[in-house]
Amino acid sequence: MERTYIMIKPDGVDRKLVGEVIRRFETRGLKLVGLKMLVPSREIAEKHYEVHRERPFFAELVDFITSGPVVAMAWEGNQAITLTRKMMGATKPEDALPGTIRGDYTTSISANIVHGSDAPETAAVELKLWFADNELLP
Ligand code: IDP
Ligand code: MG
Repeated sequence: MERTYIMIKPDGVDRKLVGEVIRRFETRGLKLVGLKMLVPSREIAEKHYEVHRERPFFAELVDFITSGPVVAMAWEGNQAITLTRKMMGATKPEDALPGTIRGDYTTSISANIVHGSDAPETAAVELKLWFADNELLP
């Protein structure tokens, strides 16, 4: 069993896609083990996107993710990281296939509905960053 950090970004909340994103992961068979809604602080946003600090779009990225409420989630299941990444779709809009969340709901590289951890190490760091231990199911 694997756990991963998934976040519905402010554009996903604004577009009322919260239920749709959750439905997709639930019907796939993954288990929701943590859930909360918050407006991220700049501090948590900068830590979350630390690996992108030197990229030209870093400031825009932090501005965007702090611009409104997000839905922070922990999902559990067999191969949860790989499965959720595939269901999210690629970062580049032209590579996000139909049938994926990004491929079905966005054409933007920045306002792309959803974040998902990309490896076991990042999943562990991100779950720790966004959730206290007692906010996750045991
Ligand atoms: P990912 O979300 O598919 O893992 P990353 O490369 O980790 O993609 O980038 C993190 C986030 O930064 C993306 O989801 C997107 O919101 C934003 N981003 C990535 N590349 C660009 C870009 O070239 N311009 C603007 N925003 C970008
Ligand atoms: Mg990423």
